[in-house]
Amino acid sequence: MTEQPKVYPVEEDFAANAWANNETYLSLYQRSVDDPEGFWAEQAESLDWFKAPTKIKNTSFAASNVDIRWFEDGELNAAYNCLDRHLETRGDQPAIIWEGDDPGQDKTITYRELHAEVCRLSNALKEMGVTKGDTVTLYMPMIPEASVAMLACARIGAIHSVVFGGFSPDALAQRVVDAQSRVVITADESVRGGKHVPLKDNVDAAMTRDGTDIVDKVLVVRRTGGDIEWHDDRDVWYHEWVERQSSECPAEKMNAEDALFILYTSGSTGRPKGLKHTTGGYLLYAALTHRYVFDYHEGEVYWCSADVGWVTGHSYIVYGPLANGATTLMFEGVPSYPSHGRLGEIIDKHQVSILYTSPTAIRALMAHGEDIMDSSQRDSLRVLGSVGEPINPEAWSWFHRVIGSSRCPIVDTWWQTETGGIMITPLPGATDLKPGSATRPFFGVRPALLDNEGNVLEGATSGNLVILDSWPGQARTIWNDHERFVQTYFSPYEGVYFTGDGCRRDEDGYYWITGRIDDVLNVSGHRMGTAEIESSLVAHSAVAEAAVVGYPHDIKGQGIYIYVTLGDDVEPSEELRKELTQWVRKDIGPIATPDVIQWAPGLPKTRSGKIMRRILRKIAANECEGLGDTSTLADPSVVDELIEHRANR
Ligand code: 6R9
Repeated sequence: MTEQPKVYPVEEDFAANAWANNETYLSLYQRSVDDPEGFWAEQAESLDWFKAPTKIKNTSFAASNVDIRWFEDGELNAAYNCLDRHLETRGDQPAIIWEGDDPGQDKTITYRELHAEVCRLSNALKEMGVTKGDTVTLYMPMIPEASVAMLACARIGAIHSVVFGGFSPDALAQRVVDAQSRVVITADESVRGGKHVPLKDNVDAAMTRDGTDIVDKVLVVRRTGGDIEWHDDRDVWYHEWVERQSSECPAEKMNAEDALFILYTSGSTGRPKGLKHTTGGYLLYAALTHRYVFDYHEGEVYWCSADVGWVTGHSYIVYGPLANGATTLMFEGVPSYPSHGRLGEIIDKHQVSILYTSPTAIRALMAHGEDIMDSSQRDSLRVLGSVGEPINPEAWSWFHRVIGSSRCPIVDTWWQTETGGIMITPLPGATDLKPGSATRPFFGVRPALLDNEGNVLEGATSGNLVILDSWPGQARTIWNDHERFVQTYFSPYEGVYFTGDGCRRDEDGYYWITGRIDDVLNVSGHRMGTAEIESSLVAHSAVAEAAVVGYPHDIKGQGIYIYVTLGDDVEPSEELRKELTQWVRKDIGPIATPDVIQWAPGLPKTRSGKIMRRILRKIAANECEGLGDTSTLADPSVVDELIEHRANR
């Protein structure tokens, strides 16, 4: 028998004051799946609508007709819901607390100030000719202007596309072109861990790539005052354009199904996909999950340590917390700078009640020992959250014991860029916790496990995780490519949404996400397609062929392991290894930096020429026993060669 995991029961005191205890959870959940229309119609009343919706749910997952609409005749504005409606009751309450990379720098922005600043930028964007339905690309540091820019777009009905500031000029250019943005908002430089990153230079480089001549304005926030090149015809200073604008700007009436934003994410094949999220369903789902999952109460300081460039930053730094009138902390830097105690020090300094972070951040801290938390008390903490990848029980326990002083429940939240908000998660006043399990579905979410033939599996078992019916927060399509949306998510199994994740369900009905079952890597919580890295490598003249797999990595969760077959007359060398490492870094961005490169005279392929990644993954993980059936390989001897020279010892 396998050992039963330790269970952390809900504390009674906590349950008594929480938005939901177990009974509330069970009854609301039941209601949400028995009567989705009734449940969501009621929940929708928590938003302010210019025109309240009368049609609630109109969704089809049939591959022949994937069509997802929520609240389709409703009208509202996301920025109005995040700002204007709070002015009367909490205009002077902090909306954003910004903590700079340098511990000496911080800033508090009230709801009233944020509203005024968003209106000014909205007016500036209008002056540039941005109108409803246009896209604006944001390539920003973790500074309040990033949230301001998102909300300003939302206010005037423009669609933002935030590109993570760690991406390369090529990656940025690709996304600008796909979204056809005429305006890019950036900063001179970003600052992380004391180092400056040349954002504006990267934008300049991106603007030399094919197709980016559609960009006619680059709006630049002065963050550091560092040296940058200036193109008079295109570049404008944020402060110059924004300062002179009026601090009033009407919020555009948007249909609930009008696009709010596009966000690019990696899939198993091809170019990054721009997931399209719409206004009503997304905002409601982000707000509701934020309130229940973190048990957010009025006046608390809430901190999500993600970057606004990822979906976690969209839903849980900006839209969810601000729609709920919360105080959201935004941190520019990294938890290990200037010392490893920084995370705890920020918690004390701003009296943070709720901390939402990632397993990779916890493991990185863990590696430095518990003493790093001696410089802080952290007694303001009440709830801890984890997202991005499976959290291993050791990291869970460390998070609970060392950061949370064994007092705070941990919500391990499973979700995706595609889902818009949290899908499988404990509620801290309702759910007994098991380290490593994301536990139970959120309201309205109907998970199921399927075998490879698409049969629904019952009871305690493992399978492919799918969601049986629509929820308001889900992405509606892939920008410019609905066919790909259907192919990726609704064709693998008919009539359901396919997540790409494997999952186990235990005897208590708890879900345990086991990780991606497609060719998507999850490195430090960042999603990356193996195909993207491979195509970058083969673009190098020395490389004939490359195969990329993930392997277990103590801190990053997964590391990037690359097998490279060189061109005929190219000799392997340490210099070439370094060159290829830099090549990928430069091409995609630092998050894609290879951990291991192994020279591979040949790759294991089937007779039809398919690379057998299963075998490459095993060799990379140093699990060379039991490679399974290799008899279908065109040349089984290449496997012995690869094992003999494996690089991860
Ligand atoms: C929000 C976000 C999505 C993929 C997802 C899964 C993994 C996220 C997880 C988790 C286990 C969790 N993932 N949260 N795996 N437990 N709590 O991360 O979105 O960047 O699109 O990644 O991340 O594999 O499919 P995104």
